[in-house]
Amino acid sequence: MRPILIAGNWKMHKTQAQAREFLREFGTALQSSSQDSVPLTRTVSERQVILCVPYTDLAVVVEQTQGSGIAVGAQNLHWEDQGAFTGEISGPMLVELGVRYVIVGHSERRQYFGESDETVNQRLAAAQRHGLIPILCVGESKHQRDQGLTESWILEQLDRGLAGIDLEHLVIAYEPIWAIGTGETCAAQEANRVIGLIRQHVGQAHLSILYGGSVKASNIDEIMAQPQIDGVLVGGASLEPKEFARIANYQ
Ligand code: G2H
Repeated sequence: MRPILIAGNWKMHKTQAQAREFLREFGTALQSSSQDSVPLTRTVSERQVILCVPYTDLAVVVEQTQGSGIAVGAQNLHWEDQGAFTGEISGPMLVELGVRYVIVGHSERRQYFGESDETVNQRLAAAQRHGLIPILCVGESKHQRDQGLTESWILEQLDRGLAGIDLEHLVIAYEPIWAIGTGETCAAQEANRVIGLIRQHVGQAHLSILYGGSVKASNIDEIMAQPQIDGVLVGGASLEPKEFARIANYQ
């Protein structure tokens, strides 16, 4: 049985004060949007809710979610443990804060910050070296999809990104770039097909593979009804507590 992961990716949103406000409302919303009004701890222990927040919010979110069952993730890490890398954050720094997950290779990092499959691979190794569970993001652009290159591109991202990586302690997220923040969702059946392909290629039957790209409360049921999809990575809709609670409590 593969674990179900409902991960929010706040991207560059929310100050500490806004994070506190979110958590207050999210706790209440989680309980009230759960059909049988189970307590917060039970609701989230049946499926793992993860909040991947900006570095500056990590300590606050870890502290405020203690005992709730919600796990905290970062959105990136450097591959070295320390050194002259201005502006970067390392694995030991995240571990010390109580972080458990870390997103690696999000398409926005690849697109705006020049991250390659090679640096993604180094970051994955660093995360695992320190006991963090990396969430590796892969996905094709609109152009690649139109050219019929979806499969070959994703398999190449996987081969390069996962070289030498422990497949036991890893989560993969399939995020078609053309469906990110655009409101255009990849059809659930198509996401299921690509995720099935990823699973087959990686060859790990029990690996959790998530879908990401314009996930909302209105489409979560259809997405989670797909047999290959083990959870979601949610951007915009994770910023609003009631909406994200509805996603976390999908039926
Ligand atoms: C994809 C996703 C979260 P959104 O980046 O990783 O963002 O849900 O806003 O499309």
